Amino acid sequence: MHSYIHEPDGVFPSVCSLDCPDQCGLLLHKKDGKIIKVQGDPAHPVTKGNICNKVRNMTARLYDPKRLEYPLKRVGAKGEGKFERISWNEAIETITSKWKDLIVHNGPQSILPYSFYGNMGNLSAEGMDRRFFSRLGATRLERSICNAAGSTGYKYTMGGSFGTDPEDTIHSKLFIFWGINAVSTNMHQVTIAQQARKNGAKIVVIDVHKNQTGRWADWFIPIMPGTDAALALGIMHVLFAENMEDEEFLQQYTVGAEELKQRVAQYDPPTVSAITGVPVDDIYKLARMYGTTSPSYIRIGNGLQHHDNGGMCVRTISCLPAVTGQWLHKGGGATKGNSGYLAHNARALQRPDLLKDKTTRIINMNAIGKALLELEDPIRSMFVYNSNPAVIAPEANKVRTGLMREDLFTVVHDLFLTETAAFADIVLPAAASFETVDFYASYWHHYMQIQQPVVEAYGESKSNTEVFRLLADGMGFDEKAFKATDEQLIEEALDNPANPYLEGISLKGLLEKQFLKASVSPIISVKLPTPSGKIELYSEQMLKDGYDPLPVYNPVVEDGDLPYLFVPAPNHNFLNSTFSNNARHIALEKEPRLHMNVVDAGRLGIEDGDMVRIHNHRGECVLKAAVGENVLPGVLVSQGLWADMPGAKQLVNALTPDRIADMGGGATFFSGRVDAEKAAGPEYQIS
Ligand SMILES: Nc1nc2c(c(=O)[nH]1)N[C@H]1C(S)=C(S)[C@@H](COP(=O)(O)OP(=O)(O)OC[C@H]3O[C@@H](n4cnc5c(=O)[nH]c(N)nc54)[C@H](O)[C@@H]3O)O[C@H]1N2
Ligand SMILES: Nc1nc2c(c(=O)[nH]1)N[C@H]1C(S)=C(S)[C@@H](COP(=O)(O)OP(=O)(O)OC[C@H]3O[C@@H](n4cnc5c(=O)[nH]c(N)nc54)[C@H](O)[C@@H]3O)O[C@H]1N2
Ligand code: SF4
Ligand SMILES: [Mo]
Repeated sequence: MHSYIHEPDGVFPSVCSLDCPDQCGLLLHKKDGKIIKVQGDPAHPVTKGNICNKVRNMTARLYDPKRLEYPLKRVGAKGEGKFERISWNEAIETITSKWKDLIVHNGPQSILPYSFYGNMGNLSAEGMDRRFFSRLGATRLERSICNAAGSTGYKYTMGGSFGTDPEDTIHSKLFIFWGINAVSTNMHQVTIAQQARKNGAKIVVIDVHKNQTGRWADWFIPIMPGTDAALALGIMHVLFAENMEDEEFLQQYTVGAEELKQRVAQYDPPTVSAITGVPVDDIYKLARMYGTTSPSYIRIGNGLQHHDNGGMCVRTISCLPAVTGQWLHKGGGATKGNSGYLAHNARALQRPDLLKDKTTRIINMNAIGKALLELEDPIRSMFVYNSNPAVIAPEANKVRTGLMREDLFTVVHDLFLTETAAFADIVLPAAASFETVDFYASYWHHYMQIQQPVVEAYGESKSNTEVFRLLADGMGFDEKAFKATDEQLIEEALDNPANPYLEGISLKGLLEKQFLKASVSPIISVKLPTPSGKIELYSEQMLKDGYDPLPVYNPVVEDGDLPYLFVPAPNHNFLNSTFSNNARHIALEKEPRLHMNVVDAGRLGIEDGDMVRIHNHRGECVLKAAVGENVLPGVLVSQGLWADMPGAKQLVNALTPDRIADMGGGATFFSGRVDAEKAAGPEYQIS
């Protein structure tokens, strides 16, 4: 395959590898063999040359003096972060001999991979690694930390991750950004909405925090965390009560409209207002606006589904466009995720058959702390890549106690010595996405993109696929599956007759064109992949799976009786914990703030700028108060997954629950309760 490595100067096409829906097309400017500038590719049909702050500053990350160059082995105590350089041979030999020993004495299930989408490339995130761990017979990881609850809920209604083509939303007249901080997390949807606004579209934001997205809205609706399903049911109540539903659409394209109508009868605006904190008049106003504006588009975020009831919440909201027949209007409908359109052949790429007939246990990544500490048949080795669990996983203190276990052999493959890597026995340097081959599919827009290596891998770093080929070799796995080149892996993955939308997308085409669009027709014109083939307002399948077959509001689980719900959301200049180790990004964010309502602050004697200690039985954290009206009383919001800094207690996940959400094994980051008090001593000052 072509590579740009040997061209020292020029401008080369690329794609952003970060876990962000926008998946921007990029141009990399190269001089003397180094990337000197990262720019948006103006030719990309959706992202059109605009990229975020974070990636404009990517060269600082690529050539950060802290970037890992060599494999390392631990020489200090666990967690102390003292390492010594070793060769790749020694690293692979150490890992594989340890694993061979574990397999003999404890079985392959004593080994656990832990990974997420630090690199969204399909080969990097779910390629050779999956082949390797299946062949090994390792414990499997349920990768459910991000959107699992919501996508499962959405699937019950719509059959899969199929929503509105964002390019069509330029025609929309009403945008509801619901539980999404789109200005920071989906900037190109904001750009499209902004253009539509010039043609008269209105922008509504429903959130627990009036952040940058709320401030941009025409109408911001604050809501109590975890109560969005009730609001959606209240809107449907008004739509039916005032005959704003689209009878014809409901007849032809849905099942269960009559049952839904009966269900929502109990969710009258006063009832819903008492649950959600949204005034009765606003519920009427929103329902009437939604019921009389077409096309209307709902962008369903991730925030509202990081709750105990997140699956049912998204399931409920996703019924709204059907009630008013929005799926028939170009630009109408909703998007939770759109990954269904670009689904590749996962079986061919990941080869689950390499597991043969062995059954292996599955561990939910959201309960990794518990898994490391409490399993009767313990995890004795963990291989971490594309993820930083010491910071991003809930119940962080449990996670870190687990990582401290002397008998846990931990390997971390990353670009940096992350907080997790500090606990490792062996650290492996990872190549950056611009240094590797991969193919990328957005979970929002409909374009597949290709990455060809633009620069040589930094130092001795290696890509994920290379590392797993080396490990397979070290383990003596001689199947052809481990000899496949990256190009072969892409070809195998793109050969997916089961997905008609992928027709015409090939490696050759991607190499020629850089981005190719899924052949999308309006989702409603095809038979939906639900059991009935229609939009399921009533779902027999849900009943079978033990859920209410109709949309319903279930309150979040009682998380003790502490007074505040704590919502530690992402921030603008980091991507999860990525960039939290970069001086420029830290300077842009300044410091972690705790948003609180003036009423709560008054009661606690806290003023804007004071340090506040928040705590519960899981842990504590000290953040600087931002006092105002941006959150409702009883709600505390922070932004950003901050890196460990000496003397600072800013690990928000020390407080978050590892309970599992109602659907998909999802996370419940935002359903935890805390208490708060003014922090005294200077030991809490963050410099
Ligand atoms: N800049 C930046 N971009 C990112 C990321 C990042 O860290 N930084 N992370 C990437 C990843 S992995 C993901 S999954 C996405 C996430 O991006 P989003 O989909 O925007 O999800 P969150 O940022 O988790 O939460 C969105 C909003 O939900 C609100 N919220 C919390 N609970 C509730 C609730 O009960 N109801 C309502 N209505 N709102 C609620 C929060 O206040 C927040 O403003 O962004 C991606 N893009
Ligand atoms: N409190 C709270 N916690 C959260 C969330 C929240 O909103 N609030 N959001 C949750 C969500 S939605 C998500 S998706 C998770 C994200 O959690 P993670 O996926 O762990 O995200 P990052 O912190 O970005 O860590 C990704 C790591 O992958 C590394 N990496 C990048 N590219 C490569 C590569 O090619 N190879 C290898 N080996 N490594 C690579 C990066 O350097 C980085 O250290 O966090 C979750 N945690
Ligand atoms: S992080 Fe998102 S917005 Fe920024 S360049 Fe990457 S895909 Fe684009
Ligand atoms: Mo995520």
